[in-house]
Amino acid sequence: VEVFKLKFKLLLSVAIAAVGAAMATASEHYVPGEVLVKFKSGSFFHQDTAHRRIFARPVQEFKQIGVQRIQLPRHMTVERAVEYYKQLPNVAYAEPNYKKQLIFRPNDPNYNQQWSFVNMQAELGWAMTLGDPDVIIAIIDTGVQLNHPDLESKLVPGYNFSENNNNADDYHGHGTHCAGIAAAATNNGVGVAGIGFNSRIMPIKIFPNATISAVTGAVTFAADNGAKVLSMSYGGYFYSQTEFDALEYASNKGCVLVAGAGNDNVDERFYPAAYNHVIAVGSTNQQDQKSDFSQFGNWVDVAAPGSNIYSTMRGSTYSYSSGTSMSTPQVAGLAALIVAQAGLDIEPAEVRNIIESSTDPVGNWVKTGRVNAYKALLNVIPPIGFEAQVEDVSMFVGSSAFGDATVLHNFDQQRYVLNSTTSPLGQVAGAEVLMNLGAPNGDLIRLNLEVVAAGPRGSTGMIWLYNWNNGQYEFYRAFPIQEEEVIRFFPIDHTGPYVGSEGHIKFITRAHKGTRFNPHIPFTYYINHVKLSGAVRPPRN
Ligand SMILES: [Ca+2]
Ligand SMILES: [Ca+2]
Repeated sequence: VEVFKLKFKLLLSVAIAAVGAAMATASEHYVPGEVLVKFKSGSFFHQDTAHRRIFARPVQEFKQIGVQRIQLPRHMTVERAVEYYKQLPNVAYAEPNYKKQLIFRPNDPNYNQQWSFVNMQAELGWAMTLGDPDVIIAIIDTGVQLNHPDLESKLVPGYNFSENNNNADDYHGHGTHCAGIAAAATNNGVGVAGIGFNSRIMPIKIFPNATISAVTGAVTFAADNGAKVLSMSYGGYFYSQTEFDALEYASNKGCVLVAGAGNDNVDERFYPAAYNHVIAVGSTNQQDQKSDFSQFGNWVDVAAPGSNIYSTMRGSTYSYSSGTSMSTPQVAGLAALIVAQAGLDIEPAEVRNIIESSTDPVGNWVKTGRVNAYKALLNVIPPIGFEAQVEDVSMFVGSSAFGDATVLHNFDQQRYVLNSTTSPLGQVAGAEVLMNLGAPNGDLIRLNLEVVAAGPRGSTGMIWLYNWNNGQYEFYRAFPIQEEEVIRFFPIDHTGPYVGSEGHIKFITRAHKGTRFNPHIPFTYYINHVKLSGAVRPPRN
């Protein structure tokens, strides 16, 4: 998933808020990339045309009730597709393919030995998200048993920084136990469940030779190879500037950092937990009391279950273990669920804030309290969707043009009509279009331009985006023009230079027919509809 960012400090427009409300709540609840459509009885030809216009295709049909399941093109949202099909005269209804879900109790046979899920209200949390395989938790530890039946399917390639090779297999058992707590294969009918559910694991071995240089290699490797959460169930009493710098590097790359506070039952800072960009995790028992062994003090940020925790063990088995080592991957798994719910671009500080502000009180030995998955996920603010319409349109190249901005607001019978002119390249016609995001306050995380146009067979369409930094148009995408009007999607990467300080986006859409055709025969380029949509992550207050 590409991530685009830009700070906006403009006012929230009414239209944006309305669209946002619908988009913000739904995406977890239906299958992305498909919709269900019922056509009124009529010719198959019209159904086929309806699909072709947006490059969609039916993949299943329920003939008894006349409903088709439609696969959408890559950049079309479900909301947009529902809106598109609904406005067609021969469509009776269109709706998302909603998912049914139970309040989730996984079927792992040893699940009822895992008391931590009760205390953390994991089942209510999983009803909101089961996590995302794209969210990867690095378990920096003794390695992970790579062929453990309850872990094997969850692993991405890791590394061994203890012996400096590719074999991150576990020699000890500690890392295998931590990996299972964070994200054992869950609801697979085998062994235990992991709080991070569908999240995946990157096994990184640093023991037995866990020096600062090994740790630095591990942390930078995890950050560079797509881990979003780093789970560090190890530590020491010495502050290292190298270790601090490595963790700061990972944090700046977007990694959430979680570490155990130590098992010596003292108020003494333990590193890496005590570095300021790391979430320091103390341990609680089943009665929500401080575990006897747990470190304490106001530098311990949160607590999580760590006494008698049942999880995967080396030798393809399972066992109980205790320690802040066990508390750490609980928080790492929860962080991964939060990332799944919020989107991979969420800032580590934001994830931390959500975790720390949603705990249950367990006494003043810890700065906040024991983590609660349900309350944390309730705290996640999903991105808010928005749409923008054309503000202005004018002829950029051509012989004549008819229409104004309003004709581009809807996919309907009204079109902006451009007649081509002769150029050294052949015949060309192009319009300059100005759009205003009227953007809300927050970080822009997605932007998608949508153009519905038609022109002569054999002509090439082009999109040129205006770069507000250097004041020049830059070629963005070419696309084949068709005689039939179709919806084209242009996801805009690196939005920074293409969004002006007032929230404006300017682009040229043009059609061009080369000299291999008769260069003196003009054509007409029809633009029916132009829209910009995207999502913004609102700031928290
Ligand atoms: Ca399992
Ligand atoms: Ca129109």
